Amino acid sequence: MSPLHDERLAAWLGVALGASLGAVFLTGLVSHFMQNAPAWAAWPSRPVNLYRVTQGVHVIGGLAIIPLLLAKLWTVYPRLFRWPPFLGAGDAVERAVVGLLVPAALFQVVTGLFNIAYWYPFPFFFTVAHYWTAWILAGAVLVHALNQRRKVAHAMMTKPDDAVPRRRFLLAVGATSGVVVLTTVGETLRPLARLALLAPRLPRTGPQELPVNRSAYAAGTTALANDDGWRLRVTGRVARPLVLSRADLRALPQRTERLPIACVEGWSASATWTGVRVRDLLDLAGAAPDARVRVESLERTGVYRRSWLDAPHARDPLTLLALGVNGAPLDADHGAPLRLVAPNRPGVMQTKWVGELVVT
Ligand SMILES: Nc1nc2c(c(=O)[nH]1)N[C@H]1C(S)=C(S)[C@@H](COP(=O)(O)O)O[C@H]1N2
Ligand SMILES: [Mo]
Repeated sequence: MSPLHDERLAAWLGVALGASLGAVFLTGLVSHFMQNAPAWAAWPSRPVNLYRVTQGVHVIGGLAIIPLLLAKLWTVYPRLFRWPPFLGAGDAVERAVVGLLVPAALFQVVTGLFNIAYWYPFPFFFTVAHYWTAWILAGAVLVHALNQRRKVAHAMMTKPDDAVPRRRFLLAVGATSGVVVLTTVGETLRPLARLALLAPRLPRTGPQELPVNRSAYAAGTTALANDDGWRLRVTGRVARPLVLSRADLRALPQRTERLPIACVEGWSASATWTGVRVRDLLDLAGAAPDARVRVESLERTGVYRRSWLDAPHARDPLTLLALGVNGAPLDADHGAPLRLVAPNRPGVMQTKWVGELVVT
């Protein structure tokens, strides 16, 4: 039998896995709550780059877990097929928990990978399945860790007779995770972009040096960029509904801010946006200071055709409806004639091709 099917190795890998799964679980929860904020808790709009960091940890951390997970499975797999399958009731529970944990962890890794590769071969909606499986996995990991805590402490304390093969194996696993991080983190850390061989998106590709997830062609909004009939409407619970043309928007105070697009898929890129503060428009329309705003795109279909601005984001002076980026008018693919860009916010909520703000 290989010296790698060993309790000490399983313990060390288990601790590393537990810690990294914890980090990925918490950052995943952050992303979930940013996108599905409960009525009683709006997410803050600062620090500007917070979501960029949490989602980078989530996606790149998730990728770095893969070598750990495979190594752990390799170390313990003879035990998975042990006979008899369990000894006594407590052991049966532990085996059931492991039976849940292993497929749940593999499911999270595989669906996450498919998602960042923009490949949706599964019959369910990615975010819903990934979110609920995360809770199952977190519960199973917690119970497993509690069940194993004595064994792990003992295994980590005892000195093995020959530690060399195990130490080499751990080093190789750690190095593999390190290589995964180094070859992907450039999708969000621009100085490392040249190393990002495994990253699905790079920060400087696409029109106006900014990546595109959904193009104007795919969204059916190409014609809007040159449509003189386009207007921005501000409607809902306002004292003065507004209908504004491009010229009307340009006549309002213009702001230029450097803000990132931080996609849920882990890539992010900063750009210099120019446009009108959402706050100024809300004041002009006479909206309440604590108003929530629904941002409606002119895209007809698509899951991300609308988003919500909670009060912190709606009132933040950095939250813009941008007409231009990096010194030029917006490209159709970046949401021309008008797109939302706000600090500390998932990319899916930076709505492009905006036609209406509905104040609620
Ligand atoms: N209307 C609309 N807006 C949208 C999307 C969309 O599909 N439809 N995609 C979002 C996603 S997932 C991201 S990451 C950002 C990307 O902005 P960019 O294409 O300008 O980089 O736009 C967001 N805005
Ligand atoms: Mo995105």
